Amino acid sequence: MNCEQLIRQLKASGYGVLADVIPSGAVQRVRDSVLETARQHAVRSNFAPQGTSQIASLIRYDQSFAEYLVEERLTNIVTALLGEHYRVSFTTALVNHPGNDRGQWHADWPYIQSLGARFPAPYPDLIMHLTMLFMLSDFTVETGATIALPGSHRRGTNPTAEPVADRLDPLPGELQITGKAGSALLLDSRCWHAAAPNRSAEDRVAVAVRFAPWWLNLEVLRPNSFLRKQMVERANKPDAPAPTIPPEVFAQLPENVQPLFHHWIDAPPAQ
Ligand SMILES: O=C(O)CCC(=O)C(=O)O
Repeated sequence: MNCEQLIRQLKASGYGVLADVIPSGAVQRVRDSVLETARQHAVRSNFAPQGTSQIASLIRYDQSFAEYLVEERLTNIVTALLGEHYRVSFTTALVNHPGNDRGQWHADWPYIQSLGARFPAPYPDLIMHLTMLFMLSDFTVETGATIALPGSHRRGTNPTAEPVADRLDPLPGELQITGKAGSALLLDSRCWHAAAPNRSAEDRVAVAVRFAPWWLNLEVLRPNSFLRKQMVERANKPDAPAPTIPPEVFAQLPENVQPLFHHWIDAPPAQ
């Protein structure tokens, strides 16, 4: 699929797969690095299904995937969808171990209706945030390729507005988004999706990177920001961990990757 076809599919269906973003000769190295980082830093997230491990703010610990964030076709697609000067909002490692549970249906931040910081439904029919998964394992039905509901990105709301118990059942029209290791799965973050059970004998490994246009306010994700205190902490609403990055780690990123992360350099706490 070329870039134009992928953009058309993403606009119509809410998702698309770009093959070979990480060259086949490099996938194993990145996968090994992410698995090693997961062994040291993975935590259980309240949002994640049983049998999975996540590392929030992965870029703090592991930069092995960074250079592929500026792959030419990926850059062209994200620029076409979000405009120039887009930024990374989150980096998260996802390790789905053999036998993991199916996940809850959801859309991603900022559309998660149970969080303090959210775009309240009904939200407009506009692409405002992208979710990208670097596949570091083959995504097949057996390994637990991400489940998605095509077209759901245009509904203006999503299952996170409903009780958790109602978010686990299969939905008519759902499918699994398959692809070879090294591919990038792109989702309009409004698209309803869920983790699938991994029925293989190996971990299914991915790195989720989310992209925001320059104009989307990410300050609420920053530890100690006024907005975070106001919207998340005082409201006592759970939220994703904040993704800041130490200056010495930032300095090691490739020069053409740094603009994607400049806003996340650790800052002194606000007074
Ligand atoms: O692991 C998967 O396939 C899905 C991950 C997911 O739902 C997410 O990161 O929002």
